[in-house]
Amino acid sequence: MRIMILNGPNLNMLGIREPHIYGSTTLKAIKASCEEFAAFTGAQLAFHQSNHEGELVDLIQSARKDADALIINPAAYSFTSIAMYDALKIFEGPIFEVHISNIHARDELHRHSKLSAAVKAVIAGLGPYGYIVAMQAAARLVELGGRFFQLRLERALVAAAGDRLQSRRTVMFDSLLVPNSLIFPL
Ligand code: CA2
Repeated sequence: MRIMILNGPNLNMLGIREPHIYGSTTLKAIKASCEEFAAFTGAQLAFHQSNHEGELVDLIQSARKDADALIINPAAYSFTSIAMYDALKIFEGPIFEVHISNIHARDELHRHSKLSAAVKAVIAGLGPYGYIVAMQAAARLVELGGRFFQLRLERALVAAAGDRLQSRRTVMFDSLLVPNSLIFPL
């Protein structure tokens, strides 16, 4: 499965400015976590950030042939970009809109995403973990129908436990491991 993750304007400043709103995790660290999760699940990952609307539109268009699922944090373009909305409507696979902060609890300017009407699901307020949640949902939706993906995750966890690593990675993936019987169809 091929996942494309797109990040909009100013997200390259994550962890550097305004940590009280967006936390102290850098985009580089988020990318590393997403790559690690992709490797565990056998997904191919393309991870991009751009400050330019046209470039993001080009990337969304390229996802038509290059990706099976799209995860996008459009940042400020969430609230303004009809061009990105139109491009998202053309993509045929599932799209997940991720926001690090809970945009619904923000000021009027940051509350109403124009892009949400073009996506399968919106994940907001989980911090950088929202990207991992979106990747998990993308994997289940696109390829694996739940069961196979679950097995892969279990194997990954066993490997991590075998290493006796109490790493952030283990903790993060632990919370994704639920019995198959508790997984609802998406
Ligand atoms: O919570 C999110 O992920 C947002 O998409 C982030 C956007 C904001 O406009 C949305 O309402 C919610 C802003 C990204 C700007 O990132 C910065 C990071 C550090 C310093 C300044 C801006």
